[in-house]
Amino acid sequence: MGTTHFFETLDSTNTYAVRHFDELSDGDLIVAKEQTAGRGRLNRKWISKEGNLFASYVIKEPFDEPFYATMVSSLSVVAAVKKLYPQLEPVIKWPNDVIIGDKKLCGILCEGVIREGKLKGIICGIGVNLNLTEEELSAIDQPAISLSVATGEKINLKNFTEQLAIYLNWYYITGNNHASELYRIWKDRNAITGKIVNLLPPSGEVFSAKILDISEDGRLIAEREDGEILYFSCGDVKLKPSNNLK
Ligand code: BT5
Repeated sequence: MGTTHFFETLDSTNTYAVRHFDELSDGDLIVAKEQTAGRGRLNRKWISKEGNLFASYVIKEPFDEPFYATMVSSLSVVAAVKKLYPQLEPVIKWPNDVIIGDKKLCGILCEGVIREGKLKGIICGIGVNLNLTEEELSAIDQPAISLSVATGEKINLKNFTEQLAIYLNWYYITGNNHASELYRIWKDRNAITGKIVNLLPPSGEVFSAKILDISEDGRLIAEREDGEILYFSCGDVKLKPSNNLK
């Protein structure tokens, strides 16, 4: 489908893709060997050292439901990891992480491109830890893992990027043609439904809740200990150590 554009260094592949959106084609993938200003949600930083994957996938036919872009991205990372390393069991942690065990392997940042008040496209930013060392991972302020630590092998960026691009195109097409099928597959790969977790809403205090379901528009449906049912379209989930995530 699209073309993969490789760069040595960018501030952020997302920033580049948003800036150059009009010149890019549907399905293009922007990849940088390193980022000098890698971003997470809410202005958080993404550790972007050379040897890891920093990519932005360009969607020019945005889904009716923007959360589908995050689904396409996380499913593609899971599929690429499983294709190359079948012994690993990556799963999706709402809203935008891929984890192995309870450790973050990948973060996703999808950003809309608006022109004249209309959503023209979505940039799917994907960061995957390919070769971060144990020492580098331990400097991150939440449990994190890389494919090299998980497998004991050095991970090749080009191989991983090739696989990722194949799955991104595949799931993008699936999402556009069979949206409910994409949602079904995504839910199946998702780690938190049915689990009791600590939920951190965008504003407010952390609390313990059981995850009942995730709706097709990406909203988390959670039951608080007092029985109240709450819906969240963003926030963070902290897994409890007692959860078996397999
Ligand atoms: C994310 O945000 O997880 C989205 C990360 C998206 C990064 C990609 S790289 C390509 C593209 N270009 C960009 O500039 N961004 C995208 P969030 O859920 O807010 O998580 C951020 C948090 O993850 C940080 O506050 C740290 O706790 C943690 N973190 C930072 N770097 C990490 C890393 N390399 N591995 C694991 N966790 C990390």
